Amino acid sequence: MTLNSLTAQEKHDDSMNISGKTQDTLNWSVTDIEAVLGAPFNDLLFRAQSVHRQYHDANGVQLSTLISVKTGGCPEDCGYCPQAARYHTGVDNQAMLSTDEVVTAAMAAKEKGASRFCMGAAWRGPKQRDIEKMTEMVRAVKALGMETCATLGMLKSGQAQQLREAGLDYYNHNLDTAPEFYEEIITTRQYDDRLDTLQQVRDAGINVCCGGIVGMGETRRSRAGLIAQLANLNPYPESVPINHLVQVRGTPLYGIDALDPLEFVRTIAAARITMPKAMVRLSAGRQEMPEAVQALCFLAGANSIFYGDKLLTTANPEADRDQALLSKLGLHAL
Ligand code: SAM
Ligand code: DTB
Ligand code: SF4
Repeated sequence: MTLNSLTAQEKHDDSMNISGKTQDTLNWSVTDIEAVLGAPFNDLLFRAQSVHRQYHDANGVQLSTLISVKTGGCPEDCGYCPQAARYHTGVDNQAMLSTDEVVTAAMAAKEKGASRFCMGAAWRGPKQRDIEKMTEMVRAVKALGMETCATLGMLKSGQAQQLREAGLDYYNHNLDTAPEFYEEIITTRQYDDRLDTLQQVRDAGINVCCGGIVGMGETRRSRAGLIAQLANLNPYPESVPINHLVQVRGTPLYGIDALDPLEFVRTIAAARITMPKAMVRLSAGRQEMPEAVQALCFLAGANSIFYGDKLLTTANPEADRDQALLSKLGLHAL
């Protein structure tokens, strides 16, 4: 069904979205979402913005600051990642930071206006002693009055619960791409491993932050496949980071053909339409992204960004530059 063919129907039923589903309907088909992604651009953005306004502050943007608490030397083979030990990317390995170092960085992020602090580690998954250090960090950051998030890889039974008890608000664990494209990008773990960890996070009562990466040479159908996987999680994630691949020299994906920026905007819009209540984060890739494209992403329903001059190992716009962009667009921090 195309966007245009639904216009009359939408007038009758405000709760219908562009594929004829009610906002909270599960089981989006990949074909439905491919149709959403391929709709006329103006129709797509209008619909995404309409959904956005129905559920969110139209001009609010949530700010999350990242820190890498353990950098490089990762045993996994994710084809996009500068921290995989097997690729020679020039990233310096860094052992785990101390809780004091993390708290100092969190205080600085809070001072600059971030509401959430996200701690990332280059692990396949944490060992028990890592969880003990992480719970200490989570407690300390939470005590500053910030929301806490961690992304530590696959979790074993009981680990999510320990993080929750320490005050972890969100766990980030991305599906990254569609199931059929996954093994082109990562071979050291399976899609189902990711789904298992997401279930453990959900069962522990932690909010789920789960999204993916576009611009890895995938087809539009694979982008639809990723969005379908996310939207069909029951319930769908509270937070959906849409990353644009940051091409890092030394990784297998370095040098791949760049994605058309408007295709990135379309992916944001599809995430907004299919997951109306989620916070959709315009994530990695903003350093290379023109402001006008970022503005289109906000129009398409993105309402969160990574804020601060570094992601995990790569550059992100300086806080001052982002403040200037928000101010130029009349957006305010949530
Ligand atoms: N090691 C843990 C894991 O993979 O789950 C947590 C950290 S990992 C770096 C977090 C996420 O960062 C990945 O799932 C991926 O989506 C994203 N990411 C990593 N490298 C990226 C890149 N070059 N461009 C865009 N996103 C990237
Ligand atoms: C997410 O979806 N993107 C962030 C965060 N979650 C952990 C990471 C982006 C990493 C970009 C490459 C780097 O800086 O190493
Ligand atoms: Fe390791 Fe995570 Fe990078 Fe994959 S994305 S190589 S698991 S740090």
